[in-house]
Amino acid sequence: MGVLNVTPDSFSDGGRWASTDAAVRHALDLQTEGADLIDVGGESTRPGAGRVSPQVEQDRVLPVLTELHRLGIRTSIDTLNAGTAELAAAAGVDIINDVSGGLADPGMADVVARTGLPYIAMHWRAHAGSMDSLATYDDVVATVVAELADRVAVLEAAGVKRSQLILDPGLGFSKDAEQNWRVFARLDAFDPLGLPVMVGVSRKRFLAGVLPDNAAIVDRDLPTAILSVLAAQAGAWAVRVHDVAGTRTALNVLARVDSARIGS
Ligand code: PMM
Repeated sequence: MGVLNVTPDSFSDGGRWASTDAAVRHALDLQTEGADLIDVGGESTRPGAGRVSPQVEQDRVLPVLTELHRLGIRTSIDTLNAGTAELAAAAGVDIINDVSGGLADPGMADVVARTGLPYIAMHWRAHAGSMDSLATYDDVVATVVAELADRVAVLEAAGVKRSQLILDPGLGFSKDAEQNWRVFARLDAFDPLGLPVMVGVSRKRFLAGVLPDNAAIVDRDLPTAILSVLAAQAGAWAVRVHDVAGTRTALNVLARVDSARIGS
């Protein structure tokens, strides 16, 4: 999954794809580099980010989604807003990606149920302005699994089919660096939920810990590609990345080694 943030203020690529034309061109580049899916977002979830109105978000993403659909490119809409998800569905989006797992907007479950689209439910505790202060857990792995299991139950009770659901541990959201590494190291803990799992580590703050102090944000692309391989080995359904070219190459290496093992 290639990231396309159509925002002036996103965490690592903010402002670069703010016009519809530039955004569509970047999506085509990501597809050429090997993305199977383009995740289109119009509201930054960067730590400390403020909210934008659904209208502003929709003005940013809907023209891009419409054009990508016309070009036959598979998309997801990265939104917390049920209204945006519903309009995105009408514009031809393939997947709804909600970093709050339905907690931010009480209308989201109903939209997901009515559209029947696949729905990525991420582990989330609060909006960007306050999420860092909620990174308290006795056992972060067990708690994240349990809180996602709660979301699954609530969503199913609201009419969402189990077959629509994809889970995401929400790395970087209400988790400190150590907690992010712990959850990543135990992706197998989500297996008992019996649902596909996607993972988003791309360029996130906790990756700074494996890099020199003066490293730039793009230097996080190498650890991102390595973690993408480890996530794939752990059975992840998808990885969400900014640097599609690097991660695609890393995944191709893994696929090549896997096929050589099967062939031997
Ligand atoms: N991370 C960000 C935004 N959307 N969606 C899912 N499903 N999982 C994530 O980890 C995730 C997401 C924040 O990253 P960005 O600001 O660099 O796009």
